[in-house]
Amino acid sequence: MDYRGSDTIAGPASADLLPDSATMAVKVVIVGGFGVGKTTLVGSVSEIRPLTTEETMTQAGAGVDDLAGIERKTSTTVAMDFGRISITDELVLYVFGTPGQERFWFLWNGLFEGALGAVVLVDTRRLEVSFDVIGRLEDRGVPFVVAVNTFPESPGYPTEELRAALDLDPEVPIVACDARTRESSKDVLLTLMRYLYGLSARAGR
Ligand SMILES: Nc1nc2c(ncn2[C@@H]2O[C@H](COP(=O)(O)OP(=O)(O)O)[C@@H](O)[C@H]2O)c(=O)[nH]1
Ligand SMILES: [Mg+2]
Repeated sequence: MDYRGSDTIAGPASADLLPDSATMAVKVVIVGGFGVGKTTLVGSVSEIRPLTTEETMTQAGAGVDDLAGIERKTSTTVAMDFGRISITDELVLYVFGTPGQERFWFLWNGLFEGALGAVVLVDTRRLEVSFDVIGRLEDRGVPFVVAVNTFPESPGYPTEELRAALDLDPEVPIVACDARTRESSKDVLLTLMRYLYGLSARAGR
């Protein structure tokens, strides 16, 4: 056999390579409670094979993670999801997903470093996880939008009711999404980008 050493090691697929035209990379974080669809969203939107670290739920989660309504879920993300999406030829988003439960907060310090903004993914069956997440983002001064992932059994609330329940500032965008759909997930990220753009335009005035 003609063994040619490292020449035979496959490089990244060409789709994984960043186009030469990309001049701006922005880091955003998807955060939310257990089972709200973070891994699904990063997976549906990413143009590279998403990196996901999952581990079968351990005793550490027993009694801590509220499983109401999501009994079928048997694994939970312990570290993070990672994906990439090109918004335009020049602008690339690096998308990180991370759990919102308190026992994962140690991950937040590194993950939020350099992040321009965040998406809080919400399941209306379990809004209480989002309270902590939103409070922490506000403490850190990280701008965020709220995306409501639509599960069939989740109660639907009018946007303003949700805004009141989550105690959100009037300008914080709230959008509905289906994290399984690329277009919908991309819309969420575009909403965040537009919001960040608006904030920076206002700050620059
Ligand atoms: N019906 C519906 N199911 C979803 C949606 N997003 C995620 N799921 C399902 O909900 C479960 C939890 O999603 P996952 O992405 O693992 O949640 P994570 O813990 O936030 O990463 C999975 O079984 C998904 O297939 C959605 O928009 N609609
Ligand atoms: Mg996950």
